[in-house]
Amino acid sequence: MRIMHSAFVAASVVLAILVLATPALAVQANNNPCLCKPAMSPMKGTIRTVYVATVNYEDPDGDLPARVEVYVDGTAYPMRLASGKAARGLYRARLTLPPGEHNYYFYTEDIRGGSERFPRYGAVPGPFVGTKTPMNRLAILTDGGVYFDQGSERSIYTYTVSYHDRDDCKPPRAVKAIVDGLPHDMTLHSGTANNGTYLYSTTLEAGPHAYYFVALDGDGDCVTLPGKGFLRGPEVASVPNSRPQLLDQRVEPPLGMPKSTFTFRVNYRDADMDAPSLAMIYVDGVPHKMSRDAGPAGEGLYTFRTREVRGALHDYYFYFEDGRGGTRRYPEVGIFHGPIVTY
Ligand SMILES: [Ca+2]
Ligand SMILES: [Ca+2]
Ligand SMILES: [Ca+2]
Repeated sequence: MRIMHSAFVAASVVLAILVLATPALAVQANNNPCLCKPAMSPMKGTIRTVYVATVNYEDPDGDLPARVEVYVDGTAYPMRLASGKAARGLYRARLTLPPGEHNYYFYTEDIRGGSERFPRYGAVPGPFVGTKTPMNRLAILTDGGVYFDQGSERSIYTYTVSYHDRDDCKPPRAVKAIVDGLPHDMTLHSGTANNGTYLYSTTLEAGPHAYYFVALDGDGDCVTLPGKGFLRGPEVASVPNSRPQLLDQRVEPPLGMPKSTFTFRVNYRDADMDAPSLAMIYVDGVPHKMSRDAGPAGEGLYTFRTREVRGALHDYYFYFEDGRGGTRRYPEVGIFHGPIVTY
């Protein structure tokens, strides 16, 4: 009886230890390992380049890794301990890769099944592998267009395109709008040279137009938008031209001596603000160019000075053109008289 009692006590103690110990075991859950300082170097190269993937494995529980791997394009490459200890060390894989754009991520598991991935979602772009020379990724042109789609000869048309070079080391050699066959340099409007919006503004002649965009990236490789062909636009309406006006003419002084300086003046007014393509005065039938003395070209005072007026009686008239087919003789018919030279 006494022995049986002792056995019962011993069994109870064992049971009590088990009951007490069970929560302690539950607290000791497995922590996932960490992947620190993930790196791939170099990110650009050729098929002869050795690409080195490195990552630090650290397990908070001190667990050994069951696997440390780098996945390139979805294929696993085992990584080996390069320095430190197995449960807290630097792992490395040396890779050679076929030409093209690759992507990679790291994956690890500890021996108790805890896992980690870097990045946790998706993959890092790279390395970029060229055949003989380091791979240059072509720039990307998007959002090409012209504002406005319609307008007149007076409107300013702005061509815009977004340029992006993912290599982002060297700025583009050129970003151009080809308008009706003529290339025009575009200027950076917003963003950075390698990831920005470029503009070119101009006026256009009446009629239909067409355009496309060309960019040379920092390595000199060419891309176009669209990839083939061209874009139509804008449709530019012509604006009727107004003839220029001439008014307020005079010659000073109206009376003079031989060798006096005479100044002929006239005001030019063009409703379209066209500058004169021709500004002439005919003195005694001899043509002379007039020059602008005041005001803007499309609405200014034009003069001609001379000391070479021989004889007593003289005459003159003006003839201007606005460069768009508008002409003006002043007076419309006949001549102005003057100046009178007295001896
Ligand atoms: Ca662990
Ligand atoms: Ca590039
Ligand atoms: Ca005009």
